[in-house]
Amino acid sequence: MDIRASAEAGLEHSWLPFTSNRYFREHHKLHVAAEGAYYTLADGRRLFDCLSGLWCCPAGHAHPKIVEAITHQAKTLDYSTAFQFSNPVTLSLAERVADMAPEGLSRVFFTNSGSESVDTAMKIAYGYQRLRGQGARTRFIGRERGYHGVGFGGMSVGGMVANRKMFGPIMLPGVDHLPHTHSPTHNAFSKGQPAWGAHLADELTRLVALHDASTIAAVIVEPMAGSTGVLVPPVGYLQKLRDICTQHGILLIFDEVICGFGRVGENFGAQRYGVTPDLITFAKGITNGIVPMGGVLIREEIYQAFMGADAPAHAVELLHGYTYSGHPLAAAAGHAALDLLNEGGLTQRARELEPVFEDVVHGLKGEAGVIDIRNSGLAAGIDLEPVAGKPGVRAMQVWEAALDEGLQVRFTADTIALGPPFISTVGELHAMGDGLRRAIQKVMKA
Ligand code: PXG
Ligand code: PLP
Repeated sequence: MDIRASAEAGLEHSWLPFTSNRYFREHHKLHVAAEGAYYTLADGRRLFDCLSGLWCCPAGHAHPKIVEAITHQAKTLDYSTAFQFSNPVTLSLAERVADMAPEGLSRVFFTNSGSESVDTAMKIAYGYQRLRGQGARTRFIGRERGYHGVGFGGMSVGGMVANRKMFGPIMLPGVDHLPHTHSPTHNAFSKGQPAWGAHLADELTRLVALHDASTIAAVIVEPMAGSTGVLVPPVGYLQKLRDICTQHGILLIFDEVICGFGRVGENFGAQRYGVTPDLITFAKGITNGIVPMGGVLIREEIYQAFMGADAPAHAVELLHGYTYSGHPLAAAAGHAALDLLNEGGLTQRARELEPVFEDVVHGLKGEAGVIDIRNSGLAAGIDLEPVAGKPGVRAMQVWEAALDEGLQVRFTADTIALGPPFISTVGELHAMGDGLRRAIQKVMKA
């Protein structure tokens, strides 16, 4: 059977995630290969990978060093039971990740995805509050337009309305949300961190007054919100959240599934924006996307609270974990990916490419239909004027037109998201901007 015929048959049995399945049936997009910054489609077209996979392949695809690492690992120790056993590859990766983290976040709990990381962090946060005699702190505070994955915890603190509306009645009780920080009137077309908006963190003081601090376990935010179109934190905003949390005994969780591992030009958003949370969730870039892996970075005191609990030394301190937590293949990929990001200088390169990328994306300002552009590190969101009465259609049209320009971009609502691989050349970034401009012009003329 040829590729298309076998895909056709498989489609009859597939339910694709976060996909318009009915549209897909009529408009197949089949990746058959990927190398460096490019995908190959079944019809032979090559596409520049403008979002590094789904924000997860900063070193590009099929990097020989990572391929070699997982090949070797598969032959040496393919799977290691994660419960009551561990292995050197996974343990040493924990040490490396902790070394890259802000001071004080010294413990790593491995998972397999961002969603699992978020639910894990929420369970740890609540467990910690309970262990320190604050078991009434059952509430979590998320933020509008936040994305924290699709587990029940992450969905409940998430703030993307479309993801929530079918499941409203079965979400975690007691959750509240901060307002998001995007304002077309005050911070449209900001380059990097907007100057306006720090005061929005004061809403947390209002929620604390409303619910009482003694009922709140943790606040969870993405330092830079990625999935809803790259909302960059206003100057001073995250520090205010930090201060209010500290003042009221509330844990601060940064969900760095997108920000982590160089996307914002530092190891973590915490370092880029200069604010240290109590827990950090990560995934994606840790393995360059080649094998699924996620994890939570945890402050030492939180870990010690579990170890110091009143239970015998043979007791399991946290009844939580996944069959594939810290999978050796993922850990081997993680070491190779961190070699590239750190010693290989790719995170540094992301930082160096940032001004070029910023010029490229903000160069689209003034095009008909472009109503806002935001950026930080190698991430950008470009808002398009919606088609009246048909939200999401404009961005979908641009996405299709960009494919014709040899560009694989991502769209969410009417925002185009860009997050190119750190291996991109200056020429490729310019070509991406030019191609996207033509795609937008074509759609707006039609
Ligand atoms: N938290 C954050 C901040 C994320 O960005 C998750 C949690 C969930 O991770 P998993 O591995 O369970 O998918 C994410 C994932 C997009 C896009 O279009 C973003 C994500 C996933 C898919 C698409 O921006 N982020
Ligand atoms: N469901 C069943 C029946 C299981 O046995 C397990 C794990 O053993 C799970 C779910 C959880 O799977 P995972 O550990 O991969 O998250």
